[in-house]
Order: sequence, then C-alpha cells, then structure tokens
Amino acid sequence: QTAEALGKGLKEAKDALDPTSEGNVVPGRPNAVPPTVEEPTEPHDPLPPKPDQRGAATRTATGAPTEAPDRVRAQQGAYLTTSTGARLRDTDHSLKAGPRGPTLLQDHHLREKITHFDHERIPERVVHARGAAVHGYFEGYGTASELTVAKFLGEGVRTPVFTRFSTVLGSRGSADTVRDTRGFATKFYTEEGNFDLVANNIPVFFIQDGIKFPDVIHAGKPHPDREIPQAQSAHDTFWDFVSLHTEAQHHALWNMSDRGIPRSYRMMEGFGVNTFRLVNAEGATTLVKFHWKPMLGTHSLDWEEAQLINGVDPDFHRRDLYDAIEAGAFPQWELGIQVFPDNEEQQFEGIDLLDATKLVPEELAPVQPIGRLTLDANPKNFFAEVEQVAFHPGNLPPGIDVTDDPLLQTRLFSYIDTQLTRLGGPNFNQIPINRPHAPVNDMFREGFHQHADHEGVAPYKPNSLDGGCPFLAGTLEGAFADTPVRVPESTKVRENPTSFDDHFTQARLFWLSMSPVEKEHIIRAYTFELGKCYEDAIKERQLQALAQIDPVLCQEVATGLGLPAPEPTEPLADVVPSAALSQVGGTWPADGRMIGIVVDDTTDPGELQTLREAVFGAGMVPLVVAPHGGQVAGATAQRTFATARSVEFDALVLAAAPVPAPDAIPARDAKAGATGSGALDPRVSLMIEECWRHAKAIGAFGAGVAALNEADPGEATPGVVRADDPASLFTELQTLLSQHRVWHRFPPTVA
Ligand code: HDE
Repeated sequence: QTAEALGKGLKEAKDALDPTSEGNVVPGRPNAVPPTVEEPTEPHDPLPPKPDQRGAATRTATGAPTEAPDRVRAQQGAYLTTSTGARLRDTDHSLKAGPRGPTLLQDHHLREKITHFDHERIPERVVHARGAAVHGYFEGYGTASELTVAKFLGEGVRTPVFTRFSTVLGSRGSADTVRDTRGFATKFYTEEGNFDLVANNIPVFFIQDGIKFPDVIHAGKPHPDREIPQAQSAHDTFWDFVSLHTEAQHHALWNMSDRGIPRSYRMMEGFGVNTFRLVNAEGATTLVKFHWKPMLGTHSLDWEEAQLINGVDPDFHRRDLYDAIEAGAFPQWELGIQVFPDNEEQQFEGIDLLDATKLVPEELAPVQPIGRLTLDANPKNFFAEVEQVAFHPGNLPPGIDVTDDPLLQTRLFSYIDTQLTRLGGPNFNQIPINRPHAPVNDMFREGFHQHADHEGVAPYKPNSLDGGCPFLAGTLEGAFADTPVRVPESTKVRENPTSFDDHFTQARLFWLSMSPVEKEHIIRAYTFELGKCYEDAIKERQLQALAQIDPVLCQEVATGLGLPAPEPTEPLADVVPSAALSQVGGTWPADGRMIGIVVDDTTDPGELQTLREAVFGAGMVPLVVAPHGGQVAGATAQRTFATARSVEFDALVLAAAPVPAPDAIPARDAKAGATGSGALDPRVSLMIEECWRHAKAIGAFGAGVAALNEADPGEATPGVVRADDPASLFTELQTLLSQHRVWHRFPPTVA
C-alpha cells in the first residue's frame, strides 16, 4: 500500500469512528461510539519478515515452483477486520437485545473472537517446556572439510540459525534459574536442508537406553497427586529413580555441580551428547562428539543467588539473553568436534562411544574448532517462533549421520512423534520458523494445516505423468548416507553391552576434576536436595551411590543429613582428573556484565559519568541504583533501593553512603539488612552483604568508601576494592570480573 492510500484509509477509519459521521448515528441515541474512544494511531507498513525466516518455495512434482505462502503478517492495513477480512465498526460491545438484554447468537464477530481466544493454547513441550530462542548465523571454518561433505561447514560459508535454550523439568511459566539441565538446540537452515543440533549443557545423559526416558522424566516432574514441586529435582521420586538406576549418577552429579545453575545462557557450554558419524567425499567415516564453547567462558550462579532470583526475577535468563542482544552484545560460541576412528568397537581409550552416560575427557581427544555461532536477533513473536520451532536430531544434511547409540535411536523416533500432537498434525515443517531454506519437494500431501498448494497429478516416484520428477540425489549429495556399518552377528535381545555396566568411574572422574570450591558447592547441593526428600530409604540408597563415587563427598553429605556414611561396596575407580571439566581458574571476557552503582544526591556527577563511560567502554552495562527515581547525580536512576536486588549485578560499586530514608519503616527495613550500625540505608547494607556472600566483586570510591566500611566486609577481604577515583577502581574491578567470581574470598573446607 502506498503512503497515500494508507492516508486515505486512515481518513476512512477516522470517519468510521467519528460519532457525528452520518453512518454512525443510531436512531434514538446521539452517537454509537462513545466520544472518549481514542482514534487509531497513524498506520504504518508492517515490518518485513526477516530474510532468514522465509522458507524456500515448495515445488511440484513437475518442478514448477509454487510460491510458498509468505509468512502470515498480522496487523495489515488500517482497519480492524474479521479473520476473513471484513471491516469492523465495533469490537467492544456484543450485540444484545437492548442495552440490558441478553446477547444474541447472531453476533458472528463476538463468537469468532471468543472461539479463537478459547483455542490460543497449544500443549507445552513434554520436556524443555520453558525456553527462550533467538536468531543468528553460523560461519564454517572449513576445518572439518576433510571429514565431512556438509557444505555449511565449508570455509566462510554463512548459514542462518535459530537457537533455543531451555530448562528440562519445569512448565512453560516456571522460573529460569532452577537447578536443572539446560537445552541448547540449534536449527541451521543450510542450503542442503535443515541441520538440527539438539544439544544440552551437560555432556552426558541420565540413561543409556531411550526406553527409560518416560521413567526418568516421570520421576523428575512434579508428583502426580498434588503436582509439586515445580521445576525441581529436590524431591523423593527423582532421587528414588537416580539411586535405583545408578547409570544416572554421573548426570545427577553434573546437575548438583555449578553446571546445574548457569549464570547465563550466554555462558554455557553445549554438548551433542550422542556420538554422530561424519562422511567425507571419499565416503570415509569418523565418529564425532559435538561441543559448543562459549566465548564468554562457562560460569554459574551461587545456589542461594539462584534461589533468590527465582523470586526476584523468574525470567532472569530469558531477560539476560534478550537484553544482551538488544544492547548489541551478541553472544558467540565456537563449534568443535572430538574426533574418533569409526572402527567396529566404537570405543575410544576404553570409553564406549555409544554409551551416552560417558564423556571423553578433552585431554584424551581435544576439541577441534570447526565454526562459529553468533546470536544477533531477538524473535519478533514468541509464539510463532519460540513455541512453534520443532527440532529433530534426525534433521541431518549430507555428510552427517547417526550412530547406533540406543539413546539416539529412540530420540530419532520421539521428536517427530511429540511434534505431531504439539503442533497439530504432520505439516509442522511448513510453519515459517521450521521451513528449510533449501527447496522442498517431499511428495507429502494434505493433512491438517496444509499450507502448500501442490500442483501436478503424480505425487509418487517414479512417475510417467509429471515429467518423471523429482530426481534423486547422488550418494554424496544425498542426506542419510546409510553408512554400510557391519552389524555384529547376534540374536535379538533386550540387554545392554557389558561395557555399559560401569556407572561410577566417570562420576568419580568428574568429582576429582573439581576445584575445592566446586566440590563444596556439590556437597551443599546434594545436602540440600536429599534434605528435601522425606524417605530415609532413598537418602540411604543415594548415600551408598555417593560412597561409590568418593568417601569425602559421601561423608560430608551424610553429616549434613545426619545419617551414617556407608562404605563403598566395590573398590573405587582409579582415574586421572580432567582439568577441562572445572569451570574455575581462568580469565574470560566480561562483556555484557551488569555493574550496579549505588549513588545518592551527594554523588559527584562528573565522577559518576566517568565510571559509567568506563563501564560502557568495556562492553558492560552500568545500572544506576538510587534512593529514589528520576534524576540523581546527573543521571537517570535505573533502579531504586526499592526495586534493586544484588542478584541482578555481577559487581557492586558504591559511589555514596546513603543514610536510611527519613520515611523508612524502621522495623521492616532494618530486618532487610543483617549488618551495619544503622548509619547506612539497610537496603544498601543488604546489597553489599549479598554480593559479599555470593563472591562478587565490590568496589567503592569517594563517599562510597564510608558505606563499605560501615558494612565492614574487612579491609583485606579478597575482591573488595577501595580507590580514590572511579577510573582506577573500575580497572581493578575488570580484573576481578574476568575471573567471574572471587571464590578465594572463602577458605576452602574440602581439599
Ligand atoms: Fe530430548 N526431547 N529426548 N534430549 N530434547 C525433546 O522434543 C527425548 C535428550 C533436547 O527447544 C522433545 O519437541 C528422548 C538428550 C532438547 O524445542 C522430546 C530422549 C538431549 C530439547 C524429546 C531425549 C536432548 C528436547 C520434547 C532420550 C541432549 C528441546 C519436545 C532417548 C543431546 C528442543 C520436543 C526445543 C526436546 C525426547 C534425550 C535435548 C519428547 C526420548 C540426550 C534441547 O521429543
């Protein structure tokens, strides 16, 4: 529509609302539309769909392209209409037999509006219901080209992607920072068809055979009688399952570690978990495990902090991701592969590559980078994109194939099966977010929600009526190479290979690879979770499993539970720790970190400006926290003491020592801050105290030093910095932030 036409449309719309306009006068009443009704704002062209959301044209069997229906654009034109495009003149009043009379069945608009609303919900995902997703692109390095013909991994090839992060157990509206595994699923819209890398942030899984999946999920989900607890593993059925199915011990240990509570989706590793097979131009194959390595490093929350966030900001991870992208701090990951020979044993250094409860330490098989992911655009509509996206581990381009991992084999069935119900029929790959960018000629026809207008008369192959099309691809251009792997001669059985029997060696490997502070966190997590269980028999059985992992771990948790620590029943495995499994000890870029700055009306505007510029300049976000809203110290207050809570910040800077507000309710506010003599606003004391407990960097300059002294975290406390000027203070804070947390603030209690 041209601007002129739209302008004309607006005039008509205005006329329609004009109570004095001829057609709007109802006999007996001066006007039909209350004069207070606001007129529509200036109409504007709807935003064009993102190029990367356009599906490729569907082709008919004759090869003639049929224009695939474009993304359905909402809110087109200047008028409110019915779903069939008829303009409406009222949407606020149902048609009644008189102003006080009953509503008439005749009111088509009322019925259509309510009916559509009644059907707005679709089933949430049976697992991974809570998630957030964004657009981006992937660039291949070309380093995998020797191993696979997959074109999107070629040097410099850029492929649009859509990535969804999720928790596993919680419902769609549950909180983000619960202790759980995280999903990390990426759809690559490659020119050879979609590739879905449906990964998790933990490299191993609970079970070895997919047939147990309903069982482990039933155990983790809320109890069926009262549907509690929501999004938690801290309950009897979960630990009942884990202690009875000891193959789950390794994954559960990762959940109890800091990996179960990531600081941000942007700071998580991703793992394909299952072993995949690559096929190169000669038809030679290798086995690989996929890894995502975050450029910002892998970091976690403190457990108390995570629990607080669940109340203070249940959308914490979703907000963090969307805000970072909105601010232009695009998160990036490197995709890497661990490469193994594809021999008959399918083992590497004694580790069975088909057992999804095992990882291969990076020291034994280094992760080789093959490309880079950049996430740079938020969704436009959450339902259309994030809810309707459908991933499937079997969506593979030529050059990537599956293995016989019994977990992966079940997954290949499950995803499409669940999506049939969730997305209402077999045509969900026609939903814009799922559409491949490669031409589609699948010969699938009809079914619920069919959007394609297929032509031709012969949707079968071969045919002699539609020109014989479509054709078949050659071996290497076609997906599903069906590598002729020899299946060892055997009989049909319901059993695992004996190499799956070892459930504890790798759990012990993980435990022994942790730093003292990480071990401490694990002990506390087990003590918390098992402490929430009611049945002693379950706690005792789980302690028996811990005894098989490590005596210190078992003893510490047993002490916390007030139960005796059992002895292991088998000799403990002899393992070499893997340094790559620990998250602490390095330095990383601190882009996108949040710095809370406490100010009041005495703070020097020039100094505050210098600090904010330094924070911005380092790619971080300064948040001005003030006693009241509006302008404070030459800046706009972004948080007040009433709305701020320390958990939002990665570091805290004190640029003032605010005294308690004269109108504070002393008893209630004093309770908020556990320390201090009362000279400092208790809400500021609380912020300092929490940042201190959660091992965050704390800094002060100018009048802020007095606040720090008042809260008294101690002169020589690590990670507490005092400086004369904001610039030198921030330099010191940056160093601390690059280490994520000041873990050495607390002397370790375990070796
Ligand atoms: Fe999934 N999984 N899964 N899973 N999974 C689903 O598919 C399943 C497993 C993962 O953001 C479901 O469309 C079985 C491992 C992610 O939309 C379902 C088994 C890994 C997501 C399903 C597994 C994953 C899912 C539910 C054991 C890491 C979210 C909704 C055999 C490699 C995808 C859906 C999204 C979702 C089945 C195990 C990752 C039910 C049967 C291992 C990231 O089909």
